Amino acid sequence: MEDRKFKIAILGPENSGKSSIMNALFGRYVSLVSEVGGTTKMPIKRYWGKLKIGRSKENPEFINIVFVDLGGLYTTSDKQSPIMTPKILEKTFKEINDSDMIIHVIDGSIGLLRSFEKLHHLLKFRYQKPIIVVINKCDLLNNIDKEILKKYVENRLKNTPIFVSAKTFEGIPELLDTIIRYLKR
Ligand SMILES: Nc1nc2c(ncn2[C@@H]2O[C@H](COP(=O)(O)OP(=O)(O)O)[C@@H](O)[C@H]2O)c(=O)[nH]1
Ligand SMILES: [Mg+2]
Repeated sequence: MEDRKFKIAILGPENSGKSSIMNALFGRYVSLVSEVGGTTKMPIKRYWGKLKIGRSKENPEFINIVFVDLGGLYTTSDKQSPIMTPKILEKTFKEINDSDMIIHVIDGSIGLLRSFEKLHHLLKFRYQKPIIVVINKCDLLNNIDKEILKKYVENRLKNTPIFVSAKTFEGIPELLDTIIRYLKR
């Protein structure tokens, strides 16, 4: 039997740190990081590795994990990004549609955008996608900021966020753990 493929799409506003998180998950450079935003235009797909999920020794079951860094669908100003041409937009939606799980990245220094809140609900309810919410740049947040943002996100998305920092790698192991736990459930 051929190994199953599991595709995880990383979604979020420009500059929220999608490419940085992708690099942190791989432990090396795979996606271009930029100060100015709008760097990742076409989705960037990378094979992460094979994970054994089956319990049986005789019949081990493996899953091939692929991550996709989606370009920013919207700018941080909460408007549709002008850098996305129809072709890129089409490809981006194809990748979203094709994905088995979404990582919704929130920029911790900005907060949850309305546009992404709507997109989150659309993906959750209409497309039935499992979604992991991560709040990135937690190295910039103090405990009070974190608590306020966590409550807000939980309230709006009914989802407990994981705090991560693609800069310090804080929370990256927890993110991987959450993915693996989901796959082994
Ligand atoms: N302080 C801090 N900066 C970050 C973090 N993750 C990304 N950045 C910075 O945010 C900017 C945008 O990152 P990038 O990964 O290109 O975002 P993308 O547009 O969502 O792919 C870059 O200047 C990164 O160095 C983080 O966890 N902490
Ligand atoms: Mg990027």
